[in-house]
Amino acid sequence: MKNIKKILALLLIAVLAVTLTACGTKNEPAATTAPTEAPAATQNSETQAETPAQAEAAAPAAPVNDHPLNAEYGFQWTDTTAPILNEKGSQELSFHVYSSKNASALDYNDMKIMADLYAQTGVRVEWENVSESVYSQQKNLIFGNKENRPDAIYHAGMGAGEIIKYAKRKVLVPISDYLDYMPNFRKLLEERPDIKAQLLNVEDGKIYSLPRIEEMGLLQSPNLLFLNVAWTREVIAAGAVDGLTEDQLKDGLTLTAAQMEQILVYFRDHDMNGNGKTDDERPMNFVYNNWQGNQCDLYGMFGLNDNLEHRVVVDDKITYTVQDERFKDATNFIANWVTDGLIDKVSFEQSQDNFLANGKGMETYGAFYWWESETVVSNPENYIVLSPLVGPNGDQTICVSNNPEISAGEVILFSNCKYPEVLLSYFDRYYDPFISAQINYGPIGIVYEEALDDQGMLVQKPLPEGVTSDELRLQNAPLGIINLGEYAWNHVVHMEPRAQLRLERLQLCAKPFVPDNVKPCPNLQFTMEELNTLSNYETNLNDYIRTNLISWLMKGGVSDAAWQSFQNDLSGKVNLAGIQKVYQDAYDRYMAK
Ligand SMILES: [Ca+2]
Ligand SMILES: [Ca+2]
Repeated sequence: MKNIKKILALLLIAVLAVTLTACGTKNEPAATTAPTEAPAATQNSETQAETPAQAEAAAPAAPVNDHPLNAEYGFQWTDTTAPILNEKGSQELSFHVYSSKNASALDYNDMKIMADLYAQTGVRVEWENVSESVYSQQKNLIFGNKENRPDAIYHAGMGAGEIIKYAKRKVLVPISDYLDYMPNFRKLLEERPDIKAQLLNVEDGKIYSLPRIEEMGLLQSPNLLFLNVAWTREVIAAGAVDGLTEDQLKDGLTLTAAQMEQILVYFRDHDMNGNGKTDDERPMNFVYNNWQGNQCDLYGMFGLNDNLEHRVVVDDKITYTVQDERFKDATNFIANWVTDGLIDKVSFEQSQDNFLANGKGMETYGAFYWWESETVVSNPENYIVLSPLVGPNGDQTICVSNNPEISAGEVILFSNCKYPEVLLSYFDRYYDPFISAQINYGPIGIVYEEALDDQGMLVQKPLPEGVTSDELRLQNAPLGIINLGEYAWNHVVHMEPRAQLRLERLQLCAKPFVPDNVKPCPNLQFTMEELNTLSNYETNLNDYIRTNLISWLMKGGVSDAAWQSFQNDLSGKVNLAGIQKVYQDAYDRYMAK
């Protein structure tokens, strides 16, 4: 029976993999670079991690405790550097953990970091890997199959609503009942009440999932404006832009909307790339409503901190930018740039893959919004990064996105797990920053040297011939539950050079332009009733805004009458007030903790 299931699962993977390769996948903030999904590697359950190397080492005896598993299996959790189980426990106990994985990643059973963790802890985990799409298709089946659930799901991707639902049905282990067995996680919750508040179930005050925490300060500003500096020199030489000199063309340059307009007009009307055609330059580019490189920063010209949900916290109030008169003015201003051919219309239709492909080869981008310039254009040295544009009324601010740096539902345990305290002691090790770094970037011995540097930090090994650092990472790092924040970046692991460069750019061109009273909306926990309100109205609200906005931006703007009827709908049938109240109540609870 089990074999038949396995064969069926493999067939399903093969079929899905073919479909997936055809569609490609989206890039998400947390994932590094996963351009395409390929067939999942055939599972090789024969390959098992080696026997714990430390089992016979002369480690100090495990602390005595009266847990029933201590006498036979040496179960201990207080010394986080010693094995959790003894030799016998490592042989006789095992846990079945189901996990989706990135297509480029090795089977987790074959990953060095997993073998190392087995060696260090004595806790044997048998991983069942599937592709991300198979997981999303099988998720409900797994939760519904009472008789045959794994012990846990890694990369569980649980939403607040799913957790409430399954917690109520007693399907999930209340992890907060086991904090005594989790010294690292317990300490994290004590030190970071804000993280704890993002995890607590409103209905019973318990925690049912383990989070991923990767705090780099990069996600709040997913757009940056890059300008072709070689082309701009020509605009200056032609005397076509007011008040701008060549020596000002450096990273961090502030331009007014009027100056930008003059520059874009020149790009539009001239053969900037010298191929004999004046009409193949794309003056300004972005990818409409994409998680990065979207249109939201343009609204900063009118003093709005917009984002894809148009929802931002101002003075601790949940605020919708689309209810602000300035949103109308901004929309009309931006729509004029589209009508005049200064913003490339393709920006509203292209996928991010198209956008990236069009940036390569013959230079066509005059200015563009993106996470970084290096992945977009062939010659990034031709581009500088700009501070936000100053709008016609003197406003200068930037998008504040709601992309969270903490994902709440990354791992769950099923209540059929026989020894949740043992498995949770094991997962607790993932929150040790040295383990977190290896979970996120790859293990010591492959990605990092065995020896630390003078400061006690991990040292990158030279790359093997013909392999990029992204490839090495994706192959060897499972990603998932980690705790990497300020402490880790200062004491354990250096941020990757690309992340450091981006952070420097944000410190120059983004962070100074966010007012102190404006914040992103954190992960919030809702009651069942609130979730019902959101599921009844929120999709409709998003569709309603998106449909109107794209038509206004592409068709010359919004009339006063159309704006008024839009406002009437928002406060009427679309029930924005109801949705806003749900977020406000949840936010107030979050702030009170
Ligand atoms: Ca042109
Ligand atoms: Ca040209």
